[in-house]
Amino acid sequence: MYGSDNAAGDDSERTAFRKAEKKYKLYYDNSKRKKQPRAVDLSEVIDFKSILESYNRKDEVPAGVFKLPSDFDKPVFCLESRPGFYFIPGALSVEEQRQWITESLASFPQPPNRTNHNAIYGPIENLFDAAKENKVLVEVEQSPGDRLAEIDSVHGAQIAPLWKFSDESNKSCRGDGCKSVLASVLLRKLRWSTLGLQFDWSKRSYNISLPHNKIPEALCCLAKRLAEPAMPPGQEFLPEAAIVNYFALGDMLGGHLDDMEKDWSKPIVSISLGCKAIFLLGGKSREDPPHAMFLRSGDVVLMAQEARECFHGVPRIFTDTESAEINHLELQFSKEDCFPFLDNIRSSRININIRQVF
Ligand SMILES: O=C(O)CCC(=O)C(=O)O
Repeated sequence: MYGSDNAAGDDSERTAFRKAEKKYKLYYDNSKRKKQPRAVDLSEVIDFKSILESYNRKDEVPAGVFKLPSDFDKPVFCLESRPGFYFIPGALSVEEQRQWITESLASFPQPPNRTNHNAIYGPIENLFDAAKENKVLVEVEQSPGDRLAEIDSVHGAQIAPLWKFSDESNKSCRGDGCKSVLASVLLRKLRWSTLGLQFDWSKRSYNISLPHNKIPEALCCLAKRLAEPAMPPGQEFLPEAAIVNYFALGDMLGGHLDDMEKDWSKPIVSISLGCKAIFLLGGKSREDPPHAMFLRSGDVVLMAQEARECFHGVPRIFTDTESAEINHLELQFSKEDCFPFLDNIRSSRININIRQVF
C-alpha cells in the first residue's frame, strides 16, 4: 500500500528493514558545484535479469534461488527463504509495457477511479490530456446548492470546491482569491489511482459503497494469466481491485504489509513499468533483514501464501539514462503524439498491483 518515508513509524530507525531502506534511499551529496546522488553499494541487490540470462545459458541459478517447475511460458523464480514469493523477469512484452503505461497515465486516473488528488480537487476528468494541452485547473464559482451537493463522504470535506480545466489561469476564476494549478503539475504529483473496488486510505479498508467500475477486461485477463504460477491448483484468480502507484525521482514506498484482502492464498499480482527500482522483501517482522532486488519495466512479482505476511517496499527508483533501463520504450513511444508518455516515463516508474479482495 502507498506509504511515506515515515510509514514505518517512529521507533523504526533501528529495524533491519529501516536500515535497508536507508541504505538504498536516494540521498544527495552537496559537492562544490552541483547536487550529486550519493553513490550506493548495489552488490547485494538480487538481479533476476542476470539470473534469467545465466539460467538460459547454463541452466544454473545462484544459491537460495530456484526455478519453479511450471507450465508458465516464461521462467518463474522463487527464493528458498520466502515461500509464496514469485519473480517473473520480463513477463510483459515491450508492446504490453507500452499499452499499460498508456492506460496508467491516460485512463486509470479517470473518475470514478480515485486518485490522491480527489481529497483536494474532487474528481478530475482527462488529467493527462489537459497536461498535454498545457491547461490549468481553476477553482470555479458555484451556487450554494451546487456546492452542498459536492460533499465528499470519504475525506469528510463539508463543502468541496469545484475545479475545472481552463486554457488560461484567469478564466472562470472566482475573483481575486482564485486558486489555480497547472495540469502538468498535477500529473507530476499523481501518486496513486485505484481501480475496481476503491480503497479508503483513511480507514485502510475497501469501501464497497464508493462508485466504481470493474477492473478493465484486458487487465483482468492479463492478471489472471500472470497469477497462474502462484494459484492454488484448480482455482482461478478473480481481480477485484488494483492500486496504481506512480513514483517520481526521490519517491519511496515505505515498508508495509498488504493485509486488507480476505484470502491470502490468492496472490497480489504486481507489474513494474518504466524506470528501474529497488524492491525490498523482508520477513514477517521488520527485524528480519530484507532481500533487495531490482525491478525493471516488464517484470512481475507475485506475493501469495506466507509471502503475504512479509514486509515489503520500494526505497529507490533510478531515472538516469544508464540505470533506468528504459531504452526499449523510446522506440515504442517515438511517434509525435506519444511523446508526452515518453516524457513522463523517462523520469518515473509505475506499479500496477492487482488484488482479489474477497
Ligand atoms: O511498487 C511496487 O513494486 C510495490 C507496490 C506495493 O507494494 C503496494 O502497492 O502495496
